[in-house]
Amino acid sequence: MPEIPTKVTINLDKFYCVDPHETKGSDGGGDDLYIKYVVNGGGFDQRYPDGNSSYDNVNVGESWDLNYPIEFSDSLVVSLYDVDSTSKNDFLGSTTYHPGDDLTTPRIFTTKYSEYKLHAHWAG
Ligand SMILES: [Ca+2]
Ligand SMILES: [Ca+2]
Repeated sequence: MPEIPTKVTINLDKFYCVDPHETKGSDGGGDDLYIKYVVNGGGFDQRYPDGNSSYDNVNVGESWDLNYPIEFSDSLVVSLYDVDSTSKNDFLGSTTYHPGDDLTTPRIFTTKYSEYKLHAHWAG
């Protein structure tokens, strides 16, 4: 018999900024963050915060405390972006979660210029 998928809820706690993608600029640097995520391999991205908003100006040693729960049953892909007003938004990395994953260590998101750590825990 096929396994009946069980729904799980992950709580995305925070992105800790080890190294921002933007280290200088008119606003003093720091990234303007949002995530896109795909639940169970579905064909479309969801965005948080939604619309065109972002969590602004995260710099070295600072965190985006998003505290955002997401329910899924098979897989969850989370991608991090930095908003840029004068060029294409920067992709800062992604990770994939599956039910039962060990979440004791944060997931690392890196590019050539940046590093973030995503802390999360299983809710419920
Ligand atoms: Ca940028
Ligand atoms: Ca930016």
